[in-house]
This record gives sequence, C-alpha cells and structure tokens, in this order.
Amino acid sequence: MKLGITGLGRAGKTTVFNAVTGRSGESVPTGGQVGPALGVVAVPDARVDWLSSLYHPKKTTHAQISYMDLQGVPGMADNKREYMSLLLTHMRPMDALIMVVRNFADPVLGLSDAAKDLRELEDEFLIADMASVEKRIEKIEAELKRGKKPTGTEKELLEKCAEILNAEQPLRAHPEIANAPELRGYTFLSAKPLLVIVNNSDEDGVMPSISFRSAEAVVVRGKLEMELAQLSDDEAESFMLDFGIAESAVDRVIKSSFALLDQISFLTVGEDEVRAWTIARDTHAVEAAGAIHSDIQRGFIRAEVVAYEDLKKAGDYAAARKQGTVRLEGKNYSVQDGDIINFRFNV
Ligand SMILES: Nc1nc2c(ncn2[C@@H]2O[C@H](COP(=O)(O)OP(=O)(O)OP(=O)(O)O)[C@@H](O)[C@H]2O)c(=O)[nH]1
Ligand SMILES: [Mg+2]
Repeated sequence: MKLGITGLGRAGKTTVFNAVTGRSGESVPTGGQVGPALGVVAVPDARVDWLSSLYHPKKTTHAQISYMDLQGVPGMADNKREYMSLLLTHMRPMDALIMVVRNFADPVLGLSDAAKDLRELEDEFLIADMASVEKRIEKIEAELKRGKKPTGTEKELLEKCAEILNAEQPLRAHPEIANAPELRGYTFLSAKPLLVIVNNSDEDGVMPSISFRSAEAVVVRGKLEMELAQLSDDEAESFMLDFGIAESAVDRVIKSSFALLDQISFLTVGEDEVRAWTIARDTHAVEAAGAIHSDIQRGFIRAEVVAYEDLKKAGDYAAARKQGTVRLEGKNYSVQDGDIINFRFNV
C-alpha cells in the first residue's frame, strides 16, 4: 500500500517524509533532480512485539506501508501550475494521500495560514477531478450520439460526481460514489482517503482549530521529529522528555496512515517467524491464505484461529487451547483484525 505525500511548496513534505522513513540529512533542495522518492516503513504493532517476546523467532516482520515524496520539483513560486500538475500526476496511482499543511513561519514564504493552504490544495484536487469527470462524460455522450447503446450506470455516477464536485465537496465525503466499482479506474484524487498533517514549529505542539471536513488530521512538529528520527534510542528518550513529547509523532502518523487504508492485519507465529500480514477488511480465510502463498490457498483445508486478546489472556498457545479459544474455521470465515492463524493445507 502506497501513500503519497502532497502539500503546497515548502510545507514540509520532505521533512515529514524523512521523519517517517527515518532518512537522515537535509531535505533535497528544490531545483535538483525531479523524481519520486519511495520509503518503506514498518507499522508499529504492540501485538507483533508481544508475540515476538513469546516465540523468540529468528525473524519478526511488521506490516509495511510505503510513502512517496516528489522531490526536486522547482518551487510553487516559480511555476505554480506546473508544480501542481506534476504533483497531482504522481499522486493518482497512490492508495491514499497525506496532505502536509504548513503551520510555522517560513523565512521565504512568511507567516502561515493553515486553513487557507488546506483549502487551496483541496480545491486543486476537486478541479483535477472535475476535469476528468467532464472529459469522460463528453466522451460517453459522443459515443451515444454515434449510436452506441448506453451501458451500465457509469454516466449517472459521473453526473453524480459532477454534482458533488460542483458543490465543492470531495468525493470521499460520499463513500457510495467514491467506492463505486464502475468508477474504480478513475483514480479520483478527492476520492482517496486523506490524512492531514499539520506541520507546526518546534515550540508549538497545539492543533490549530480549523475544519478538516471529512479528513483525519494529526499535528506534528516536523523539523523536531526529523531530528528525533535520527537519534539513538537513549538520546531520543531524553530529547522527548526535554520537549514534552509523549509518543513520537512518527509512530502516530504511521498508525494513522495504516488506519486510513482500512486494512487489517492477521498474524502468523512460530519459531522461524512472527509476522503481520496485511489484508482488506472482510477477506475470507482462503484468500487470506493466498496472501502468504498461493499453494496454501490452493490446498486450503482449515484455518486454526485464535484471537490475539484470547492468546494474550491465556499466556501461551497451549493454555489458549485448553481454554477452548482456539477454533477451526472454514474457507469462508471472515478474518478479523488480530487473528492469529495457522493454516492447515495439503498440496
Ligand atoms: N521552523 C520549522 N521549519 C520547518 C518545519 N518543517 C520544515 N521546515 C523547513 O521548511 C523548509 C521546507 O521544508 P521541506 O521539507 O523541504 O518542504 P517541502 O514541502 O518538501 O518543500 P518543496 O519540496 O520544496 O515544496 C526547510 O527549510 C525546512 O527545514 C517545521 O516544522 N518548523
Ligand atoms: Mg520537498
């Protein structure tokens, strides 16, 4: 799963990217090479950590997500339209978006207006989506004129999209439209799940009181967090005490990003590996098996399942079994977040 980092110029996108991916060094100066930088990040999960302390496996694998930051693009001040179109093009294939909003005074751009910047970028999403919708409706109408039979509900759905966008609302505010299978190919920007990161100055940990409408929001001190991400554990601890940071904002951002994707994790355990696997909500056991290996899906017999909370309460697997919380489930069992699964299969 990939999250694209968006924002106006000098909002702190690269700073947030570096903090989240633990990259060291200054952010790439503008005017350099243009290109997407990708960083893979492990999703913090206390369940995986506890299971790892129970099994002492050779390997522990957390769920992963990727972040993309478009770097080296000449700043907004030089050519705003070009900057925006390049940024949005790179965001279309992403599963979800992060919007970094500047809430600190910048030596180049001056004081910040987070609410205005938020609105400005959201408008760019809406305008880009409106252009795609209009183009497609025109094409369908031309086809109808040429005598093509109307098929499906695509046109009606697109007209509904136009209505929503005209009312200056993001498509994500209407999940039945944003998730309609007929529109899946369109990669509408305003339909993607969105996490707003308000980027504060080092001295300020407070969330400004602005409206985020249908988006989730977290507040971070980007520059501080990037410095924190580069410290050793000991140094980080005293740094966090000094600045009154309870939980690293990076952890909060990663957890919120994962939640945004509406994915769940099931877990596998053993002496070799304790591992979190990422699947969509409402996935059946037999498909979940396929996330591990197609052979396990093909030869699926049963899933032996225990909920994480039940295993933790029992203390270990044998005790959970004795308490009767380990159950056998069939192909169509809907896997739950935190299920510990041992697949029985035959190839
Ligand atoms: N004071 C302060 N400065 C910050 C913060 N975050 C970023 N900066 C500074 O703001 C400038 C721009 O940050 P970047 O992370 O490069 O911003 P960007 O959005 O990637 O910028 P472009 O890619 O050029 O659009 C840099 O000089 C950062 O050091 C912050 O939280 N507080
Ligand atoms: Mg940047």
